[in-house]
Amino acid sequence: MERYFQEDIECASREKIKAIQDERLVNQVRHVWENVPYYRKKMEEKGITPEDIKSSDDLYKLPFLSKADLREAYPYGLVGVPLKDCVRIQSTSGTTGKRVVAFYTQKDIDLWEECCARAIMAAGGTNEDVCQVSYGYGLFTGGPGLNGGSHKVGCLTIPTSSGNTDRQIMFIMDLQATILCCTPSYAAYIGERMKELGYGPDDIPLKAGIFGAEAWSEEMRCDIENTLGIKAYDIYGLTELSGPGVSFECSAQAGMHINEDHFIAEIIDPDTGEVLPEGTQGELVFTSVDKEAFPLIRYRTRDICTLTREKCSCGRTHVRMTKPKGRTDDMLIIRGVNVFPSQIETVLLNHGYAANYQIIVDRVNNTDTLDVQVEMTPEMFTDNIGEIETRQKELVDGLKAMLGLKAKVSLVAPKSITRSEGKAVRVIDKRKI
Ligand code: DLL
Repeated sequence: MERYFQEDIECASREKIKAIQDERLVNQVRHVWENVPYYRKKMEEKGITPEDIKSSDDLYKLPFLSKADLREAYPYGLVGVPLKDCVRIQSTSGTTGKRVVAFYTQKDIDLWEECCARAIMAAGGTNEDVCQVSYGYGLFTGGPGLNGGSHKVGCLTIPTSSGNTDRQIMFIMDLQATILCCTPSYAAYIGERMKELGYGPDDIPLKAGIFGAEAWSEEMRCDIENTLGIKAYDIYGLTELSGPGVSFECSAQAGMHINEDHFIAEIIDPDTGEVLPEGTQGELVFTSVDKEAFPLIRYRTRDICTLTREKCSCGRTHVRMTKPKGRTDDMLIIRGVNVFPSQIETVLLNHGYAANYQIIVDRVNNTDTLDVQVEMTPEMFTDNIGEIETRQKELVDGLKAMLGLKAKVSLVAPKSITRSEGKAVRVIDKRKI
């Protein structure tokens, strides 16, 4: 039996959804015009006023927002309400420069948590479930979002956060957790550790997992489902728009339903900005329609996917997006952490190396690996193993401090990394996604 958190809206007719979007978009644009000078200026530059936006059909007239805008307006430039009305911030996992900081009023948090509650119920959750939230808590949106959603459904919530894997397994078994929320790579690791401890799927009560924040393949889904003896559901979201729950999978596991009463999705050609027809692959763009603190109009996610409004067997009517195929930019997501090659470069150069390096990302036993190969400069070149190991460790520590992530570092001889005549290929991503 399909379960819904808010059936009237999740299964509303397309006409009703459009009517809601039309009305809310008009108000959202006015809100932004009146309260976010940064975006108002963009509208003025395009010669657009709120009067030009009469329904969602006029969305295409509005200027885009990008991550560069968020950086430029950092930290308060896109906030749409007085700070006294904001109750929380969340932030992306990037650790340098101007990270994305999103703001929330209490109403924003309530709506976000409702989106997560929809995802939990779509995965079969009810108030009889015990939901273990093993996403990170803190600035990352994964833990707080699913925690709030779990409360709204009425599940007994176990806020373990990520890490301490043996304890995760102990809680799953002792407290009889039925739903697990974490990144897919962590779910795979929990499964692997369980096996090592001699437990199989029949030893744990889990029935469903809600996994997202990073790309994962159908093969990985299959592995996780078998190892943990569960049904594994995908969930998508981004800090800028609230966090997890922008879209989520239902029992059909055939794309993620976008919460269209809160977000209007478009697919554009990333090069021209032209809106593409349904079913065409392109960059996903979102417009929030009822956010107070951090309203975003036509925000370019840089995630590549397609949309479909074909009927779904679950009864939900909201548009579905495919799993993001990749990103238009060079940001890598490693074990759920956002990593920019430029951050790695900064560490290397700060330690006296030249920009002759290669980043090799792979997935071994369902866990992402990050291998940084960097050339010693001729001045530092040595074959003294002890010295090389000391230097490698310095870089491992430097990368850990910059990225919050353990990388493997291999120092290689000068001139051993192929030079490029055009754009350098610095990243080799061997993950099959
Ligand atoms: O990852 C929010 C989240 C938390 C989603 C927990 C799901 C579960 P950010 O750290 O801002 O927010 O990263 C957002 O992660 O633009 C995608 O590129 C990627 N991403 C998120 N979910 C998925 C997914 C959270 N299910 C960026 N599949 C997004 C593939 C995903 N990529």
